[in-house]
Amino acid sequence: MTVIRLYDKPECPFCWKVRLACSELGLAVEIIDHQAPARQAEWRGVSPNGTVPVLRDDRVAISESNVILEYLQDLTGGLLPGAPAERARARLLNHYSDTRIGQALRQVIFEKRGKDPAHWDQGRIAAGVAAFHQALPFLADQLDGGDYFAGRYSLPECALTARFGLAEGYGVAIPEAFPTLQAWFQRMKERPSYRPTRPLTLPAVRP
Ligand SMILES: N[C@@H](CCC(=O)N[C@@H](CS)C(=O)NCC(=O)O)C(=O)O
Repeated sequence: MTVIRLYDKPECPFCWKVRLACSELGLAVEIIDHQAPARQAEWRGVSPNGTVPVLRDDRVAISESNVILEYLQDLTGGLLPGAPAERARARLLNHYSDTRIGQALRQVIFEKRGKDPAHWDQGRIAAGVAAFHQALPFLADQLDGGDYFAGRYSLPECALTARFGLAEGYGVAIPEAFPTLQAWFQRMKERPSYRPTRPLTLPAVRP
């Protein structure tokens, strides 16, 4: 396997889900801080939209996290289930994580990140938490008490582990009304992929 480089930002949820996927697939990855002055020009050269993550190997440079995940799936076969209906469910939940869950949590994280708590807009935070809670029944239905969202570890595990991990880091817990989601997240945190990929800058993780 060729060397894989990932232009990355630790707290970016799209980056974290790619880091999780690489770890779960056993791929060695060189993580590059896209803001490091010595690497910025090279990152800009492979990121047409000016975003992270960007994965680069000796064949291709890919911006857009979901295209990266599809590429890793094509290389390894390890990120999607086999049956078409389960593959569709995995992709749908990955999209739900990027959109509905992401939009809810963004309100909380952007309000809290780097700000003195005295200056937090509590209304914005409450709206984000409420939107997060409203997005959970669909996930609980989809999990349906199973070990994984689509029959085996796949895209939604990468995507939602990163989102729930960020939520936890910024003080947003999964409510007790969703015990199967709580148990699922606990299992994800106990996997070997979690600790090495989590952002050390998260408020709840900082030493
Ligand atoms: N649709 C893109 C979204 C990526 C994205 O929004 N990345 C943010 C960080 S979370 C970014 O690169 N922002 C510019 C920056 O941080 O310099 C993907 O899935 O890769």
